[in-house]
Amino acid sequence: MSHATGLQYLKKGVLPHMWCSGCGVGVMLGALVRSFEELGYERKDTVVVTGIGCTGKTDDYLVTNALHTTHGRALAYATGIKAFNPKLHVVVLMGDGDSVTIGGNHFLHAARRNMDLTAIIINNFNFGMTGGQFSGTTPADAITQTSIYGNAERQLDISALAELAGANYVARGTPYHVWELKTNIKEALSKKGFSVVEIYSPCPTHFGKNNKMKEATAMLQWLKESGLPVEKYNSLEKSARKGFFAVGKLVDREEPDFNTRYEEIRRRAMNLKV
Ligand SMILES: Cc1ncc(C[n+]2csc(CCOP(=O)(O)OP(=O)(O)O)c2C)c(N)n1
Ligand code: SF4
Repeated sequence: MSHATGLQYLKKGVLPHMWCSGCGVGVMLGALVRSFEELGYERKDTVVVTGIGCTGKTDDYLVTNALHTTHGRALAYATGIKAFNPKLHVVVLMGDGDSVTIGGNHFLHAARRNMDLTAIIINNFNFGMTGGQFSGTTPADAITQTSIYGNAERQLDISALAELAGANYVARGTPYHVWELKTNIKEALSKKGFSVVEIYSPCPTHFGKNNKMKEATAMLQWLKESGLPVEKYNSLEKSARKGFFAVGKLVDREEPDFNTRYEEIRRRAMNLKV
């Protein structure tokens, strides 16, 4: 039995990649291109939109259509692309800084509109590329380059935010659970409406080093021990969930996406049959 490699979506001669050893971004890219292959995506129909940062460098490796945008604004560009040509598969790759810190406003409204986009978010709990400053998803009390005695702010839960704001599909994965991650990415790509795959991802160079997980293996060990399958996580009493997080599909609903709603309203305005 042969397995998808996804190589047809990668530029030739660009490997080895730029990410640090043990970083989760390359694992995400591998799962994404394998998902493209298994879903039979054509390069010409696929657009990958990136923000800025280590995660944002992913488009350098791809031969799909790609658009490298500005920090925090990737979803705004992707919205425009999808509104202009709804037939395209539009995938947005962002860090936690891009998606919910500087880009929080765009994230809320892309989810609320239920734009037919797939947002894949590398949540490494800090601004990786600029040296490990705290972001909106840094845990309270964690040490970063800008919170050397502990983070005074509370941590934003990206998946919970996506659910609350109206995303049709939400899943959480990690590079340790890579097989399940690919399954969730494929489900997200296949789903109509706004889909989010949040990936708890190691940044051993900054977040790990500052928080007693300097070795890449220590971060993977943490993901392995703390990430529970969603059914198991939900079966725990709320008080027993501390220190654990759910991995897998969290939300799957069927609200009409923005383009469908827009078309209904356009037809109504023109007195056409909806
Ligand atoms: C408007 C703007 N503000 C700040 C920056 C500087 N900057 C570049 S990358 C980055 C952090 C990226 O962090 P994140 O989105 O979490 O991605 P990661 O590098 O961790 O993958 C920042 C603050 C910028 N390029 N543009
Ligand atoms: S700095 Fe962190 S996020 Fe950036 S490549 Fe290195 S490990 Fe990955």
